[in-house]
Amino acid sequence: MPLLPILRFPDPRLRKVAVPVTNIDGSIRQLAADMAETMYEAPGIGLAATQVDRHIQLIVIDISEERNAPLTLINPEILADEGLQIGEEGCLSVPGVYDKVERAEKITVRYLDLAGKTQTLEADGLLAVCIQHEIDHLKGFVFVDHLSQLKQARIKSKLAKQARITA
Ligand code: K1U
Ligand code: ZN
Repeated sequence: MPLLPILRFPDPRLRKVAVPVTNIDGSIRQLAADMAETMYEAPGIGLAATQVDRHIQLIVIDISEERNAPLTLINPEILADEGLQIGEEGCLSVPGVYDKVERAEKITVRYLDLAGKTQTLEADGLLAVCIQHEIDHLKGFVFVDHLSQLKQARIKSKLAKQARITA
């Protein structure tokens, strides 16, 4: 299975809004499998289709220690949220940058699984953070959008420098 290239901030394609998946067929299952492999290899705990330049509502997540419990969420929708938590986030599209972001502590999310079945999941802690981070990607947001303008400018300059070094 091929590893997929991950778009890097501030690539404008990270700003595209993903459309709902209308038919869960073999190509969607293959994309989910390729995204999971890409996430594990990166390594990361989540990946949104937006980050691999596919603008459909599909995310994969695995927060397990053993890295053997992948979760695929298609057309995810947050139905309810409760409380607040502030935690350190990173992003595979913003390598080497970590900062604190405020998120809901608990969420209820409805989504389709790979069999096309509607599922409802109550999540808290890191899983809730990760789902909110990935749904942000599907809407064209990146976690740095939650940071100050000054921090965003510093991050852009750091990534531009990194890109010049690796070019
Ligand atoms: O969406 C992404 O870019 C993936 C991102 C998800 C995420 C991390 C932290 C908080 C919220 C969302 C990552 O996986 S960054 C890498 C990372 O956090 C990690 C990597 C290996 C092991 C454990 C964590
Ligand atoms: Zn991210």
